[in-house]
Amino acid sequence: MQTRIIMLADFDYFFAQCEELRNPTIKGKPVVVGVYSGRTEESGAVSTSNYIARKYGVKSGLPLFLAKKKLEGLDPVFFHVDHEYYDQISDLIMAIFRTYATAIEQVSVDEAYLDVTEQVQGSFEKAHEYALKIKADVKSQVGISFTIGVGSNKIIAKIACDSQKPDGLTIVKPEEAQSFLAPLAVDRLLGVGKKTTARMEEMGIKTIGDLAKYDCQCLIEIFGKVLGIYFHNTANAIDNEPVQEQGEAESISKIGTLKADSHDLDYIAQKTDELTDIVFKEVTEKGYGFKTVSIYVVNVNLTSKSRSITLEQPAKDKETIRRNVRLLFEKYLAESELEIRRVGVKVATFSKEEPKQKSLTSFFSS
Ligand code: TTP
Ligand code: CA
Repeated sequence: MQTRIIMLADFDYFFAQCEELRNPTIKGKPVVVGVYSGRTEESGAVSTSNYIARKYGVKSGLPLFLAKKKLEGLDPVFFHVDHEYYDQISDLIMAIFRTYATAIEQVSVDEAYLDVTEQVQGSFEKAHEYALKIKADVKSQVGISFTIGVGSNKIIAKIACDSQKPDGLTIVKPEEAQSFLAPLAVDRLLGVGKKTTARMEEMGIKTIGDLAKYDCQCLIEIFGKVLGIYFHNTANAIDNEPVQEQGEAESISKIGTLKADSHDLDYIAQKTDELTDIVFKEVTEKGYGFKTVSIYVVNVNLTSKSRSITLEQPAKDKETIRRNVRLLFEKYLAESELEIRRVGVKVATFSKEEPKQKSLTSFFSS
């Protein structure tokens, strides 16, 4: 297979940057975007903040009253989240990305992979110029800055992107990939949370390099087949996942609140099985197959996350949804210590006649 050139673009402090864009006078001040829970006027959590606010320890998930305290006297500006506006800005940028890549895969409102192998003729030198061009174009057309990571697969692009933010550009050539990953802490890999990190430390694994050298069979025995193989491959910079356009799908989702906040897979699965039944009924009524299965999580501190799996073949059966939802939760719970309050199940169905995939926000409202 020809060496691929994959970029991950991740918009800088996205919701807060959108607010700066439409309120230019606030630039230079600490900016906080919050999710207000509605219990009292002040209650809620920080969704995101600009880098000025972050210097004072104001980060995603922090209760808003603490954010106010930390920023006292610094003339901070607070906003309520406005998903509709952020989606619009995101759509504009994604449309520009499409003109620069053979395929793009939007992973969230502010992240997308671009396969630019053809456009740069497989050259990492050209990829550098190309990335700068895309950044400049988006900055002049939309006014938003973002960070790009470049590598020969999605995993390297992602870690490269995370290594230098904001407004960063990090390129990791294939021959540098192993040595780039090796010294990093294992928790930089998606799916390695606090518990897994602690478990790996007991096994003498601290860095991605340690994990890469660890016997794959032992990893399988300890973490199960799926996670064991995943850990082995990613640590060795192996990832053949394609950059997959998600544009022609329509999504069906259902979200619900747990009776009690929980971090227990079996307890959560009871609820997600109920949601799966409802989603599956709708899928069957429409008669489509589905290609992606996603979960949505609202933690007790009101932060939210979603995770997806793309299936190799479109599926039509309920068991595939259940199994993948469970797998996604298993990975998510290993990553996050927080108890969960609300959960969602989503499948993206296959239908060329249907309008393009609904935005992330539609996921929240079902
Ligand atoms: P991120 O890309 O994680 O963060 P960011 O864009 O704010 O900052 P960075 O410069 O580090 O990339 O998340 C994208 C958006 O998702 C973010 O602007 C707000 C929202 N978000 C939440 O609502 N809750 C969260 O816990 C996080 C991490 C993000
Ligand atoms: Ca971001």
